[in-house]
Amino acid sequence: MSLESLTEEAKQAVMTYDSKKTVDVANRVLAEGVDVVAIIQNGFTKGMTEIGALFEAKKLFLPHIMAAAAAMNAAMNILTPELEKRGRAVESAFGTFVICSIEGDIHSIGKDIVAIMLKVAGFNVINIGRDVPLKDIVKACKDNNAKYVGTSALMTSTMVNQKSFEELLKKEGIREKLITNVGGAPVTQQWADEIGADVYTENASDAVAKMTKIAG
Ligand code: HCB
Repeated sequence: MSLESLTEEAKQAVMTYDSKKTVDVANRVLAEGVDVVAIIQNGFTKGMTEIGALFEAKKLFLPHIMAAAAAMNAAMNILTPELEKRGRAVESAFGTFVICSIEGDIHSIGKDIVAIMLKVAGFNVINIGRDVPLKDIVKACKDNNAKYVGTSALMTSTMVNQKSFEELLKKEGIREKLITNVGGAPVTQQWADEIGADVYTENASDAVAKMTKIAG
């Protein structure tokens, strides 16, 4: 089966909330050795993005989003171990990258994709979860002697915590030791500039491209 048709199947499976189908597609992706990253970005993620747009247009409701997210996660549970294997094959060349969804924000799908892709690219990624209090992010950076820290915000109400985080890093005297990366659907380059974050990344590939360039 071609990459193109598997990508379309992946997208449709998320959009029809069909966990059995997402699992089936994920298993076939591994069995057929097609590009896992392309399927995640152009298939499963595209499906999730379209569900989000339909929700915004009030054509779908929260249970639909939850069902689509569950279908996507079912596929990611199959694909993540394979990606992690690749991550292990690449010696952690670039130092430690702490990543999380910021305080107040429970959205985690996108952040988890970025985490796994950065790991595959050669960072020692420490994914500390979602809705992580700012002081705990600071602690994780200090405890792990991190060089990079990425925060994900999917809501306008939680984006502001990325600004507070920048301020807290300064207060704690560790801002200069870290490269800060911000992401999430409402986050933009303009927002990154406004709050003084070092790097804005639009998606997982962008994160890998920009962060490896900085690290290398
Ligand atoms: Co949620 N939700 N949701 N949601 N949700 C959004 C984000 C809205 C935009 C939908 C809407 O109203 N139009 C909206 C936020 C509105 C706003 O503030 N502007 C919203 C809301 C309001 C809420 C609740 C408050 C709903 C409620 O309870 N009434 C609640 C949140 C509670 C809370 O956080 N305290 C809620 C809950 C949920 C779930 C649980 C049902 C589910 C999340 C499941 C999970 O993550 N485990 C969910 C989902 C799935 C969405 C949408 C539909 C999709 C998000 C998603 O997973 N996208 C989203 C609509 C949308 O975003 N358009 C909707 C796919 C991933 C792959 O993309 O953008 O997350 P991504 O990540 C990209 C990119 O941003 C970047 O790379 C990733 C990979 O390409 N990136 C980073 C992300 N993080 C990065 C970090 C880095 O360091 C670097 C790059």
